[in-house]
Amino acid sequence: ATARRTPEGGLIKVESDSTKYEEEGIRAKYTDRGADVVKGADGKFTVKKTEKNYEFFTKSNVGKVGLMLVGLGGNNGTTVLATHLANKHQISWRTKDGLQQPNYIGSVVRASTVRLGVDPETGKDVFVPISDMLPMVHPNDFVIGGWDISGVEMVQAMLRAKVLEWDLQRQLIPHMQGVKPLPSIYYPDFIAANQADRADNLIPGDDKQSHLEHIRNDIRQFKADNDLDSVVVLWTANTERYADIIEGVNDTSDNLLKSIKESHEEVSPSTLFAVASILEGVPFINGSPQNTFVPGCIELAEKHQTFIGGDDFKSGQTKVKSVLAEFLVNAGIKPLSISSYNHLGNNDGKNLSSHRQFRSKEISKSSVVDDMVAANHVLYKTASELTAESGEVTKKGEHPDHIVVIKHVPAVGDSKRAIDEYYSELLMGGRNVMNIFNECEDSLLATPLIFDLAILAELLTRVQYKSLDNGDGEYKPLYSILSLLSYMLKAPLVKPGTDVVNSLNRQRNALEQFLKACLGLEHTNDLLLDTRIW
Ligand code: NAI
Ligand code: DG6
Repeated sequence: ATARRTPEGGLIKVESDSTKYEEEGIRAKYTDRGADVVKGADGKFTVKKTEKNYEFFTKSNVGKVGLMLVGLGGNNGTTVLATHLANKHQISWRTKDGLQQPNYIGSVVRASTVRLGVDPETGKDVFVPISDMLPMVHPNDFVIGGWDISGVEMVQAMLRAKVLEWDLQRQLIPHMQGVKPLPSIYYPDFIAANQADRADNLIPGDDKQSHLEHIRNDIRQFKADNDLDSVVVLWTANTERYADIIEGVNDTSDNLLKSIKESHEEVSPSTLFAVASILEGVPFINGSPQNTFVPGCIELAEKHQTFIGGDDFKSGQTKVKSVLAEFLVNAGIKPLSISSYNHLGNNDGKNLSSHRQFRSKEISKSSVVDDMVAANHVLYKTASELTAESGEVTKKGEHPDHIVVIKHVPAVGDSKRAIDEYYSELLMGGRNVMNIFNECEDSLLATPLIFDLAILAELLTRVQYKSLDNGDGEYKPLYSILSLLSYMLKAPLVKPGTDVVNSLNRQRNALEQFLKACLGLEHTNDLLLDTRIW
């Protein structure tokens, strides 16, 4: 069954002069309201209201969408395929608690709602699932494929992952039988040495240009074989070490393409996959923390006006941190230190037990509270305030201490344990310690994020906009870096020169607001004025 929705057949119909439903899609006018704030020499702020007017056009035909995973044979990859098949074929299974039905719990798109407005008769809020806001691909309708350096067939890979209940795995076997990941690229220096024994499904040779062409051909072939309208490529393979950014090597798109031709050692497998996707005009999402998107890769995506998003799925500990740290700081409480410990026993944990791969993860897990701290200079003094206070030049503002520890404990398998201590300053020098212990199957958190990332990335390729203020009248695609995917990502990649937003609430608001803007709707705010006046 297809859940494809045409604008006419969709759940929501906006009745307004600014929203038009056409044969090809939805055309909607939207006014982006903001404020310009200038701080004068006297320390006072002057605020000027701003308005920018846009028109969005969202193509309504979703078509047939392919999802190609790099790392298909891993814990996330096998769980994505298994979840898709279980839902598509409505496979239920027995657990000690009874009969379990398949679902997409944990997917913001499929399992969460937005407040659309108020029912005028009852005065009650009306909520709709995000998936009903605009025409989006249903995860049951994806055609799933991909690559892995491990040639183990998907049935064996699912058994190896030990994520899902046996009674489900047993029923999935006939649906997965014979499916094997495509051979992939393996440059041993980029992932942990302890992964070498998995690498038995490799594209031959060590010429990076021919590897690039091979991957491009795989994407084209997958599209043709499955009669697809579009494809999304997503990296859920091992965490790589950071690539060095070297002038003349990966700093510009031309240099990066030249370095691939010359098989330069600093071009990583993930960057090659990103470049292949960009050149094929398909979105590429990086679910791991390494710097796949070296400057040359970002420039290449901009040149080709194709879409990229990253980095690193934000599944559990970091998601909670981005909520809790914001709560504390917005409550006027001052976190002094955040100490995060993880242990897990799956192959991801094994790879991360190697220092350079751990370092990539440490970086992405560490940046998550920076913007909340920077937003509150009442609690955290800025560098210039510290300089003025001490008389010594201080380059960094105040910041809580923040440590991240990850250990590999094979016995616990995919069931990751995350322990966090928040140590904060209270009124009059008081102290508060909060501890969180979080335990769950890592891949069951990451899998719905993978669906969300692919669904939203595909949707965003169908949205175009034009400014109504400068009169050029030309529709354009969105900017190449899909920062609207930030909710699902630990270290969001954003347009160079713009601020990263880590606050989970702000990230979700941005997404919700954008989907509403495509329908010509204002964001429903929490002013609820009717409830506060006579
Ligand atoms: P995994 O180790 O089970 O799976 C990774 C797969 O990638 C393996 O099958 C491996 O053989 C394959 N692989 C390695 N290099 C490859 C290459 N060049 N081309 C194709 N395949 C390659 O790991 P898991 O648990 O599935 O996680 C995948 C990635 O997602 C990791 O980088 C992890 O850090 C990241 N991640 C996972 C989260 C989670 O909650 N599970 C959350 C955040 C990020
Ligand atoms: C240990 O931290 C393994 C990692 O791959 C994490 O499980 C993953 O990055 C998820 O992290 P978080 O902080 O979003 O739960």
